[in-house]
Amino acid sequence: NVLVEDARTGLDVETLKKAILNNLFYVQGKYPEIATRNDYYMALAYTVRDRLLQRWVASVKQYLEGKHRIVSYLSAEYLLGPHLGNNLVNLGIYKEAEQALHEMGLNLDWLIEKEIEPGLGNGGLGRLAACYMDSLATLEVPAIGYGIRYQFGIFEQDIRDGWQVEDTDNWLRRGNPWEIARREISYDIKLGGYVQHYMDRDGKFRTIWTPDLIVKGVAYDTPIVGYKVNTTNTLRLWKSEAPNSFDFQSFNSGDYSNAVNQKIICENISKVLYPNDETRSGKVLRLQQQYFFVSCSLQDMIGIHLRQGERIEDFQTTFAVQLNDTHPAVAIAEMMRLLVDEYDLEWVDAWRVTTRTFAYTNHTLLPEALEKWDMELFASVLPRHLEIIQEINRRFLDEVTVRVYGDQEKISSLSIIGEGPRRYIKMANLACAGSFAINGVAALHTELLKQTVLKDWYALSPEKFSNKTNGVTPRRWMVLSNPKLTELISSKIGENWIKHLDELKNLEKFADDPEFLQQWMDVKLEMKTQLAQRIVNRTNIKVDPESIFDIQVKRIHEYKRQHLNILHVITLYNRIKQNPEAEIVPRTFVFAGKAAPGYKQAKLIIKLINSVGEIVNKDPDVKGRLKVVFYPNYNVTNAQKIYPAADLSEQISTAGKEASGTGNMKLSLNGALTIGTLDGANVEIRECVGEENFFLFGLTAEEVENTKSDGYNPFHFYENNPNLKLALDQISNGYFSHLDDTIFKDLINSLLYDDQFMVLADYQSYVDCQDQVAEAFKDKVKWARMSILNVARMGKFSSDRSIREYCDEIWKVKSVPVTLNG
Ligand code: 26R
Repeated sequence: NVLVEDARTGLDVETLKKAILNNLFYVQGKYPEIATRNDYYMALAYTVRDRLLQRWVASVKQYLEGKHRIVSYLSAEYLLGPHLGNNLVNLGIYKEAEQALHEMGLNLDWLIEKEIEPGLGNGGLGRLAACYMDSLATLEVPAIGYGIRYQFGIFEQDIRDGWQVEDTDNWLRRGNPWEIARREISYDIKLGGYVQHYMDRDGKFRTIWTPDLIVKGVAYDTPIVGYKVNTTNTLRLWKSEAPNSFDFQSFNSGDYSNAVNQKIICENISKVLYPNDETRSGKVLRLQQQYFFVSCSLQDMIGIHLRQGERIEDFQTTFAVQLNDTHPAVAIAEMMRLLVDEYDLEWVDAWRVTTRTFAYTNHTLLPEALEKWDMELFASVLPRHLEIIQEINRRFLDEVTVRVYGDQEKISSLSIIGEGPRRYIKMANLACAGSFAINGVAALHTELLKQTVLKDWYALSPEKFSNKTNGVTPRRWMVLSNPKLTELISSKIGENWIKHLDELKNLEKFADDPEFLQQWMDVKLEMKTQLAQRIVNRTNIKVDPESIFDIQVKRIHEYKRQHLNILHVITLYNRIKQNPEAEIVPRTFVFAGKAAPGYKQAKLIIKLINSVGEIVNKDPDVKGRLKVVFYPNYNVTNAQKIYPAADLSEQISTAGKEASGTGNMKLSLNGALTIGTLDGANVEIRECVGEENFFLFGLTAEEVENTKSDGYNPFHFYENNPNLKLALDQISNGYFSHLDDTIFKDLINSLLYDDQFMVLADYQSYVDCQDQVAEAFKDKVKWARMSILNVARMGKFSSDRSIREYCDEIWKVKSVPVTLNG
């Protein structure tokens, strides 16, 4: 039995103090007089880990003892953010740790800031996986998250001369106290080579796959503890290594440098996260990464299942496997290979298990983000899986042909293999064919999936489709990042809302309470003042905490339209230049986000933001009323500091392009009002908070499509709108770039002659809407009232609600409370 609250792992201040000193000595080998800040961070981290370990061991034990269906979340990305503060919150010992350190003459915030965050994701999809792991544990659902332990996560961004420069993210350089390497849990993964078929003595067809490379995947486990529950689930990330035997063989044959090379090739597989977001790369290494972690994970799950004494045919009773986009979709072919080639199941029996195991979440409608693999490239990495996919496709199309009565267009749209100058594999189709459930991530997104990219799939099996609107964890995104607001809310409605976010509803009755309104405004102002300090430290730009904090933070992409925002900045600037006395409500525009290193246009948008900022920020006519800030290296750590300070949340993507968005939810929960299009989850946010508390503008998804098919002419908007024309002319003639009229040429040409994302079509509507924002902000109390109502009505957007829906409607899993025996 697992003991708690003993001398080593008690949760009170005194025991914590002793434990920290103990770990300082026995883990770091230091005593207080010579300990560095990092030594203390490590000592505290190990102190917290000791407390997690009890709950973790108890959870695993309990899961293995009974018969429970376990959720297995397969994701190539987990954008976890720093662990220390979050674990203190979830263990319910934040205050105690603060006090213990205080009594030791130390400051908790300092130590928390010492942690280098694991940035093992690009953006929304990776962060969603992290929020879901938090909610699964909080809801006491048995779950394992599987992924890749990248040695280098998402690159660090610096801004030099206004341009993005990338630096590698060596997040493991000071060690990682939150993971435990499980050297004994490892699997061999084959890559490349060739396949042979033969008939054995019993007349059974056999397959031998002879690879040209074998790599070993080693498990690294991180505990994920739920909020104020014992449940502590496992995030299992795989690291690639050379198999033990490998270098030895080469060394014996005298080829030492080849042995070293082989080792490097193997380790390369989990070396680095691909920094592409919604832009396809199609690289061999990326496919190897996907297969590597999927195969390790499935072998691991099968092992767990069989050790329970179960039959392989019943695999789906032990695991429900969720595919986070198509990145792990090769799992469907790998499952078939394992069942047919390794466990001797008949094809139809294997297919039955497979199609009862997997469910697929789609996260994007952008055609350039739909994964396709060139067939020859695929065959060179996974020759056996190509055969399997061809067989899946053959049987599937046989069935389909009858159902669509030979409609060739439908057949080729449903085919897993695409034909063209070169043949290719459509991963979304593989995922759909092999899954029992398919979902989008917001109501509008799911509708569009059914009407467009997956239309023929929907016609074939409508019962597989459902919507699961995204959510975010209130633990990290409220309790941890905005303790002042959390305390204020709890002082009125108690603390239940942290686990039952719908209870924020109870705030509505305080929306007209003058004292509460004042406290609400005080908290916001304090958070803005703190962010202002960080901004001046990081960028040297002084901003006014009384101004509107107008915030757009997310990956830089043309569809997200950071350039529409900057056109508004230029428009306000021109109003001042044309009439220096013009009434302008002071604003601070904060931008942050990374551009994929190979995405030229996105990098140019960053340069444009900085160039406009340089002129606007120092023009004496502006008198400090407008400030433009590009806050470098947007990540979870920085996001936690930015959201609480936001007045206005920019959610201005071209309607129909943003699948859901989750930053929109985090900003709104922290009291920002939204200016946005009817896109992704914005639609549902507006429904919840009320249209009177939401600044809506722009074309609808339907209007965007109609405008396109009617022949959209962006140049027409340029010619007919003098303010728009002026802004675009200034950008092109070098007004913001020391008279260099060449740098922004590509950006301007794309807007004037192509404008895929309808920036010019939405410009006037956006500017008009921003004028309403400014007008509303003038009445501080009214704004605060809107902000309170907005927060009160955001309960739906907890990831707890999302996870409950997945559990009930897709995975069919129940919670398993974990008990500790003290
Ligand atoms: C194929 C590869 C290059 C690739 C494509 C797309 C790699 C990564 C992506 C990122 C996509 C899948 C993504 O992050 N989508 C985002 O998912 C969020 C969580 O559901 C949504 O909120 C967000 O709208 C969507 O853009």
